Amino acid sequence: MTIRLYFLQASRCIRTAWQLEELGLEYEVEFSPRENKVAPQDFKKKAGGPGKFPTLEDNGAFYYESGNIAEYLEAKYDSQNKLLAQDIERRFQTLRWVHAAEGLYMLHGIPVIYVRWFAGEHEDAKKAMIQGLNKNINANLTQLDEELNKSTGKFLMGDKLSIADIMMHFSVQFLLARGINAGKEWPRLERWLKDCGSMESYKRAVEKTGYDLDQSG
Ligand SMILES: N[C@@H](CCC(=O)N[C@@H](CS)C(=O)NCC(=O)O)C(=O)O
Repeated sequence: MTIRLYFLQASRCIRTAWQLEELGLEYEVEFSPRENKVAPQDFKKKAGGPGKFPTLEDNGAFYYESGNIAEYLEAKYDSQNKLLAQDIERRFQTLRWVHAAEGLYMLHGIPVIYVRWFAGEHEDAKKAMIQGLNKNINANLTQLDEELNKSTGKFLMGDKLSIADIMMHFSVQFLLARGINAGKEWPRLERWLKDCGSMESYKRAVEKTGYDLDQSG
């Protein structure tokens, strides 16, 4: 049985690598740098399906969408409920962040990148769109900051790392690294980013994959 992670540089794939490390699973990495900011065609073909990353291959079957992959790995391999509680309330409080990582935080962040890339010389339109998007991003980051302040430990769900941190970490790291921060500073968020980043499992994931958010092509 082989687990293979198709890893596109500077991408959400770090979430999956980090989770695999946390769960102590053996896995192979098929790595590709970006070309002109996107995934090379031959790499997309290799990973089959929609050509989006992360792609996880396990026992010959392919899995897509980082949140779906996170839930798959929990269901199949986290028999100790290390990263996702069994208790129904806590489980769905944690899964909230798995969904929000893509469905809220990246949903509002990615359009800022597209405006920068594609809005050309239309400076007034660009400014108006980014101002509009910033309102949502400001609200999202404020909410996360508040949740972290309410937490009884240094992570989102208390004193133990969970799949909520693993999914949300990339979203927030991406927003701040790309300057999508609504012009504000977020000291609590930044402390949480540092706490996550200093975990041995995260460092192993970075070392094994060569992940570098600055290498976005
Ligand atoms: N919602 C998807 C997003 C997947 C996605 O868009 N991945 C980007 C990298 S972060 C990608 O594959 N881009 C390559 C391309 O479109 O060429 C997930 O969470 O996995």
